[in-house]
Amino acid sequence: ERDIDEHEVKELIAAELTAVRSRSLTYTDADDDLLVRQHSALMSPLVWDLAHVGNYEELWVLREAGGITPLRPEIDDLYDAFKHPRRDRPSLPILGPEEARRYISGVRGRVLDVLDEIDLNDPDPLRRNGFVFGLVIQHEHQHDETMLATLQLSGRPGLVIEGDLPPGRAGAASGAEEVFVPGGPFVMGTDLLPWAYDNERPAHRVDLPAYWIDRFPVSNGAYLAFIEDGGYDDPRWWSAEGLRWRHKSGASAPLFWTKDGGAWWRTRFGRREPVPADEPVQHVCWYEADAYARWAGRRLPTEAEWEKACGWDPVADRARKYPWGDGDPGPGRANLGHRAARPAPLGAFPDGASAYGAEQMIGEVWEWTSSHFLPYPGFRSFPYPEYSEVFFGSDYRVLRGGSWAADPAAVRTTFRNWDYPIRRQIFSGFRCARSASPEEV
Ligand code: AVJ
Ligand code: FE
Repeated sequence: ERDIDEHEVKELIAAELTAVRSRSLTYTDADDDLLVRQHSALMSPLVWDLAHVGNYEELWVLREAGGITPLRPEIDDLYDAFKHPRRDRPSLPILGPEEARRYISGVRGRVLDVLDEIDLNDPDPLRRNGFVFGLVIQHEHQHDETMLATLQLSGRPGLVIEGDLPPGRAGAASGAEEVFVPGGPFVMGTDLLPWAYDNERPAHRVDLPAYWIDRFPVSNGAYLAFIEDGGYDDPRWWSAEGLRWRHKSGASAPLFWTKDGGAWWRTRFGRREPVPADEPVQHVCWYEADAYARWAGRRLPTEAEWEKACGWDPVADRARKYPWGDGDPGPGRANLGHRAARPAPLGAFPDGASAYGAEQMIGEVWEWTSSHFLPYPGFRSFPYPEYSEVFFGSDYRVLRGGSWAADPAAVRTTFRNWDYPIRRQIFSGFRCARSASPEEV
């Protein structure tokens, strides 16, 4: 392994730390009442997330990597996500908004001192290549996305940023375009990316039969056709569990959609607007994605199919960090980082296409796959079992790709997200796939 340029990497880490903190502070720049209130039993009060990211930083950077004496050991228990479920968090004696801001900024000051002194070529895996900084940066971005979902649930206006998304391409939203992925092996996961999580490791060969996968995520327009065709009421399209969810929830459209005067509307950060037909559908749960796919004569892709279509380069015979290659996303390749508060229209990023021609795999919406969240062969938990290992099993489904609200620091071909199949307050959508028939291979 080549030793890295310490100075350059430290500058990059410092810039990422500043960027993610400014994001967290923007999302929590609100009245105390909004920050301490619980907007949904599914979510923490925003002020919990805020202090939790600081406590996580204290735990990992200051105590574990830096060997620094605990600053506030008495609050560890309050911010341990495993000790208190989200619905109980408002009744805990957690720090108030002002105190939380003071606490996380105190931690951050010492984190920068540790960064100054740390040897990034140290063989200790927490320090090497600044892994522990990657850990806290990605952690905070993931909580920022969670906070954004909380803010969307709260109905608070003001977060709609009308960014300059490129226009879509005519016809892209029809749902008719698929790309072909020939059968054969590819390398799934990574041994190389220094900030990859334990669940993305190790790299391993997976041999897949040929399949087709949608060029684009499923659009609102295509999803509307499923609704208008009576898809929610037709048991043929639903799994047994999906049907149970459907009856219990009473859902008949994606979350935040309403029908009024014959037209469909969505509420986006407190603002009602017509559902745009040419954007990827979002706020659907796994059961809805699964039912739509059956209605469309398709199925959800497995996680391996999703990853091969996204990142495998069959000519170079290697995996790319992103669909287009290893270069940074940039504004012309993907809709990431909350640049606008919505998914871009389909066809907006032809330059972000994968080697097989699939588009908008990175950014837009987290895409449900048919796969349960399971360890790769040879998995080793690092640095702690509560990041990934305790979630392995059949309770969760994997989502891939990253949404418009995900930050580039926490998005790549190999990145794995997971959630319960009933969840739809997250920025989730999907695309469909189908196995190639013998004549097509
Ligand atoms: C990977 C998004 C499912 O939010 O529960 C945050 C990320 N882990 N704090 C989550 C995470 C610990 C995790 N997800
Ligand atoms: Fe966390």
